[in-house]
Amino acid sequence: MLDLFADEAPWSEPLAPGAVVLRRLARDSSDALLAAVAQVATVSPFRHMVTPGGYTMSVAMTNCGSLGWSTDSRGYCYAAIDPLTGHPWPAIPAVFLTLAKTAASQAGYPEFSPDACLINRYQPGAKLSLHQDKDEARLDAPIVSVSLGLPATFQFGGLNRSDPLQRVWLEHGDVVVWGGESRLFYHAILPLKAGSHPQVGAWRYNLTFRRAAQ
Ligand code: MD6
Ligand code: FE
Repeated sequence: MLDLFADEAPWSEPLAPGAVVLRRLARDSSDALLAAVAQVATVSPFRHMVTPGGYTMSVAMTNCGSLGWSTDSRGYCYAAIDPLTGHPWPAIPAVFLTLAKTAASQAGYPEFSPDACLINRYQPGAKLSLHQDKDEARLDAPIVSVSLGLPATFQFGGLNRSDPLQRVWLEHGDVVVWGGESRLFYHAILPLKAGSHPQVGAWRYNLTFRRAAQ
């Protein structure tokens, strides 16, 4: 299909205090980002983690960085060793770091130096329930979130689980950066709609960069 907007320049949309969507910022590097995702997955494969409540997540996850996020029947934690392989998580690829720092800087966080990147992989129907990201040691650092492949509806709330949710449609190449006042806001991804992305196929990938250690 002819993509009339393929060469659109990135633009930014404010989301909440401390949060912004940088539309299409990751498009130009998407081939390199996807190749790096595949490379990470050869070392630490995607897996469906089990939550402390005994629920097997529909989203498959892996990590890169000096720390990686996991959940199992005992709880949530960051650790240097991948529990599936018994080896350290692979390093954050250079193309990831460059994008994460550029995005953070454009959003007003020029000092961002991530040490952890959680990679989520969605198939049609997969979703992420309403949650906060609060397992990181440095809550003063923002999170940079990169969407690739099929689009998804992102829900963004407030500090309380019951706060109203705004819906944000995230497409291939969109980057969300949030920190400051909204760092602990609740958020979710609605079940992925079936489809096929010309470059990625029937998948959505999301990379979230964090500062997990001091
Ligand atoms: C996703 N994102 O977009 C899920 N968390 O697939 C997140 O859960 C998330 O986008 C913290 C900060 C940014 C995010
Ligand atoms: Fe999250």
